[in-house]
Amino acid sequence: MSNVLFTKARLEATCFKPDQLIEESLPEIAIAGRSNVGKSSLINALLNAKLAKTGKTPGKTRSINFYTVDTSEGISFRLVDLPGYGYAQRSAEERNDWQRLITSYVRNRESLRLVMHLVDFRHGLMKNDRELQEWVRSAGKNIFVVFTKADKIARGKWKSTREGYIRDSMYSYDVPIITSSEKREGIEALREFAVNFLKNGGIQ
Ligand SMILES: Nc1nc2c(ncn2[C@@H]2O[C@H](COP(=O)(O)OP(=O)(O)OP(=O)(O)O)[C@@H](O)[C@H]2O)c(=O)[nH]1
Ligand SMILES: [Mg+2]
Repeated sequence: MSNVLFTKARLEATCFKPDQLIEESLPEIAIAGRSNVGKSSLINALLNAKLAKTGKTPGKTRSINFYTVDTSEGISFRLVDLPGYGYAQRSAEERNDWQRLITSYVRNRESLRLVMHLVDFRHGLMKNDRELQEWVRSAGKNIFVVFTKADKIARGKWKSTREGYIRDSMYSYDVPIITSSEKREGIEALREFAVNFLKNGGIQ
C-alpha cells in the first residue's frame, strides 16, 4: 500500500456524559492510556493538525472527543480521544465519573472496532494499564498497543525494549508500533495499520 493519507479531519463532538455520545454512524478507533502518555498529541500527529488540546499537566482531556476522518483509501472512520486514567490528583468523584463514562462507552459501543492502548515506551505497562487490558478484553473489544515518546529512548534500544515488553504478558492484536509524536516517528505506519484494520473488518 502506498502512503495512506488522512485527507480530512474534524472534531465532531465533545461528550462529558454517557447520554451525550453521538450516533454510531462510522467505525471507531479509540485512543486509551494513562494521563499524559501522549494520546492527544498522537491524534494531532495522525491528523496532521492541532485539533486536540495537549498539555504538560496530566488530566488535560476530560471528555470523549470524536474526530471524523476521511482517508485516501476511500473509507471514513472516527478517532476517539479518551480522557486518561491514573491521575492521582483527581478527586474520587472525578475518577468515578471517568470510569462511568469510559466503561459505558467501551462496553456498549458496537461501532468501536479497536482500542489503541498507548503505553509510554520508557515505562511499559503499569498496574492500571493491565487493569485496562483486562476489562477491555472482557468487554470483547480488540486492543492494539502503541508505544509513545520513543524519542526518549535511544534508537538502538528500540527493538530489545519492545521485545521485553511483549514477553512481559502484554496483550496486543499485532506487534506494537513504536511512535514519537514529537519526532513524527511511526505515524505513517500507524495510519496504515488503522486503515488496514478497518478494511479487514477488525477480526474479533
Ligand atoms: N518527548 C515527547 N513528549 C511527548 C510526546 N507526545 C506527547 N508528549 C508530551 O507529553 C505531554 C502530554 O501529552 P498529551 O498529548 O496532552 O497527553 P494525553 O495522554 O492526551 O494526556 P491527558 O489528556 O491528560 O490524558 C505533553 O507535554 C506533550 O508535549 C512525544 O512523542 N515525545
Ligand atoms: Mg489528552
